[in-house]
Amino acid sequence: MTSPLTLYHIPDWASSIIHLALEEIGVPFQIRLMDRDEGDFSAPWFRAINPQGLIPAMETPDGPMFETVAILLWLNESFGGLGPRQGEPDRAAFLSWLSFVSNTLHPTVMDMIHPERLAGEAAAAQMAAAALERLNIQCSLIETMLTEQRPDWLSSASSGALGHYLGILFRWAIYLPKDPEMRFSLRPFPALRSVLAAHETSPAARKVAEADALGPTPFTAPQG
Ligand SMILES: N[C@@H](CCC(=O)N[C@@H](CS)C(=O)NCC(=O)O)C(=O)O
Repeated sequence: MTSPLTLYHIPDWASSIIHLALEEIGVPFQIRLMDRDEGDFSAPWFRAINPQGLIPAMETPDGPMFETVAILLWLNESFGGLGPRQGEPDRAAFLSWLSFVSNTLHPTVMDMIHPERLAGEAAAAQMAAAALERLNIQCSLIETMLTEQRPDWLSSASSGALGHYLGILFRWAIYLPKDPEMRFSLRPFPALRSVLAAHETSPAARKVAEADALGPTPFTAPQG
């Protein structure tokens, strides 16, 4: 039977974050693979789903959705399993840190891996270096939060929405920069690293790693 949930997807793009969340929740869904070369991203049928022409996008019984954080929150409200919901303890912190990852850390990683898009080719190296510095500062905030607050919603037992989101962002920041000096490292962030090391061995992560060809250690030691 067809599921009402269809994820528009390319493996190892941001839609892998939603792929991880869907597997973690265990809800039925189908994937529609996008083909950039065929013009899927600018096609009118896809712009009707996401006017920006970006993935992830997802068909839901409530209508089409776009933006990673919106889809994660909708999935959590609808099915649970990704973090505290309305009325549950520690929801304020969960929402704050999830928004921080979406609004601040995600754009930083994009500046790091595609610096030429904003800065142009001439200033790309400078832009990437500044983004890496910002990423390290942002990760130190998460590391401090993890060690001081030990949240259930981002732990070795349950990585939740933030674990899926951070796992894919760090994966890109570790393996995509061509210059080894410009690669992100989890070494200075042992609490964060141990959450992601546990996450990448979970059944949901193993299933997505297999389907999306993310390799044996997709978050802590990704290979391109
Ligand atoms: N803020 C958006 C960003 C999504 C985004 O940047 N998606 C990229 C893939 S990682 C994309 O679809 N790019 C289309 C393209 O490069 O043509 C979100 O979180 O959903």
